[in-house]
Amino acid sequence: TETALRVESPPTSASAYDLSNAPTEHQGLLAWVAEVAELTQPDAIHWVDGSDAEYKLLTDELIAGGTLVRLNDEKKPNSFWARTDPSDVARVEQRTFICSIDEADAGPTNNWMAPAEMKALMTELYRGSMRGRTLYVVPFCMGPLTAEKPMFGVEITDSAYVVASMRIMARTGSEVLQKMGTDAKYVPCLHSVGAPLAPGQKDVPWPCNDEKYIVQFPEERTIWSYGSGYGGNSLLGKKCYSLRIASAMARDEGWLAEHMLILKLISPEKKVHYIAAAFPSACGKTNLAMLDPTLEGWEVETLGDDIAWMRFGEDGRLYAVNPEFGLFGVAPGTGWKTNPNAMRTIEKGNSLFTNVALTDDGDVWWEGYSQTPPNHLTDWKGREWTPESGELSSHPNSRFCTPIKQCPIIADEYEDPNGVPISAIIFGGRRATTVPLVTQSRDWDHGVFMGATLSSETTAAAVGEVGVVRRDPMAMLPFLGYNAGDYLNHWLTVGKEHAADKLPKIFYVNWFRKDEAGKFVWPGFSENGRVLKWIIERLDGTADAVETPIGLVPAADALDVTGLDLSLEALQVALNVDEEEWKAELPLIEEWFTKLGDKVPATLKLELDNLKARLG
Ligand code: GTP
Ligand code: SPV
Ligand code: MN
Repeated sequence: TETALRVESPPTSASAYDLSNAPTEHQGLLAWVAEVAELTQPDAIHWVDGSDAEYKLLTDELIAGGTLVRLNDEKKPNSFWARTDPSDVARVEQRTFICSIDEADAGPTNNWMAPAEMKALMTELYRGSMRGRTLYVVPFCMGPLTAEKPMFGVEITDSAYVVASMRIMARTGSEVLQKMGTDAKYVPCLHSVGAPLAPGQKDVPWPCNDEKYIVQFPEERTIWSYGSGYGGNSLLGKKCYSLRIASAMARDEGWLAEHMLILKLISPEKKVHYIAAAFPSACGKTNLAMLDPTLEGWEVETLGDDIAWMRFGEDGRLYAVNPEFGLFGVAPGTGWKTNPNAMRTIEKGNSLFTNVALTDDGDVWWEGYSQTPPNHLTDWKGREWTPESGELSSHPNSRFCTPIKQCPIIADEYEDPNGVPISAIIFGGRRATTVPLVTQSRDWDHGVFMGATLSSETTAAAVGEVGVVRRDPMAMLPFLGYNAGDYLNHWLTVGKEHAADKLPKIFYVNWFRKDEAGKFVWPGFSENGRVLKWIIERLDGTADAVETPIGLVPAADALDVTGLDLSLEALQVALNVDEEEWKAELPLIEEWFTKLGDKVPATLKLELDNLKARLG
């Protein structure tokens, strides 16, 4: 419609932004938008309505500016190829801050600065930072709008790419703004790429700033982000709100905001179980969430691939909701063999692809998309690429951004604001050694210990060295909105306050163990359904396990390997608990607890002592 865009005239004086045509009477929101406009000095203000017409206008603009290329409609309808500045390709953990009032509340794992100091510093960065650009106001809601208390946010951004991505990743636009009424609470999320334009200055395809700040003010439930246009740095409903801010809310209100996929598993007898799983970034959540099991009769349906908000129901069970509306999935490695359901999802179009390669016929390609690469591509840096180039065509953290409802196996319960009752929680990481394919915890506290000591090799999802083993509690290290020790204590408290028989059972998996030749010993992907089967059978009491010092592992023959093309030797390597390897792990866990400081719960120290004792 014609009224889709509400563009105001550029200001003639410092307070010249006219919001009288704004599509809301929410005075708090109007005041905030006015204040930000005066600070950042945009040329125009645009209230995002989320319509198709608006999306067309935005993407046309992005195409004209060189940020997007429209893909071939026959290959990927209504879809676009984006390339970032080569310096702006992943989350920036070193530049991410939890600005709690008290430094101790940010804890030993987060960067911290006093809120007033950070605000003073960033206010100067924001001053005039939107000159020559449009300020977009994106009303959004994390989780269903039909929730008893919808979780609103409003992102102000000067990036049309962010607006287009937010439309896929969250429920956005007029409907949300309507529902906010005149006084709904919301999380204000301020974002600027930090690249103002002088009059007449030509824009670059991917504006950003070398100086980056990704900042959460947990007490104020406020987010300020500056300098980056990419992923978790700029789509502020995702990591910043749904994990960092929401984890602080969850601590205060007795629930859990976690970096977890949610899946529905249906057995051949049509028994349903819901499972949540936390793996660090680029360690397999999207793939497990959309699993296409090889095992006869087993089916998976998807509820979420990255974030779970979990609250206890009146029946004492833990219910999970996916706050997101889209998938922001790692592209490399995604193919018809590994993740056919993701391929079916993106085939339907309506997607943004960032930092992948472009084929000559206007489709996308990345390593793992198909077995044989095309003879010619345009790579993620915009250069000619051939299989002889000897370089990756796509950045290792390149992503597809696509509506979750397009997933062919989306579960009906996805839109249920009450969520689904979780039977099992799985933790996991990427470890070439030591950690077996699957372990069951003895009880809740032991499971929390497993999560607290989760370890994984770093990946390209964050800027920095790749392949370094680090501790990543519940896969939340980069996403904790408060003190990690308090967080672990919160998990223990949740266990204490609820009936043990209603709590999910906790497991730990590792798909990434390698043999001496450096090859993954476990085939992974669709075959991971075999591990899910064992987990469900453990809940039902029908599968055998053996005690080891680290927990319960499948007894010989307990893991269903029917039809699996894997040598017994490889299977044994995958399942092996090597006590020497685990003894070598102990000082690393101790070092980690030392780093966490005096807030490490005594219960977890006791778990460590018990592990030591069992290892002899
Ligand atoms: P984020 O979106 O960053 O949070 O990542 P994620 O946890 O959703 O990881 P994702 O499922 O996208 O997988 C990351 C990478 O690991 C991809 O390249 C996958 O192909 C690969 N991967 C996923 N599952 C498996 C598995 O079972 N075995 C092996 N070897 N690789 C896997
Ligand atoms: C992750 O890094 O865990 C992601 C991608 O899911 S981002 O949204 O960029 O954080
Ligand atoms: Mn993630």
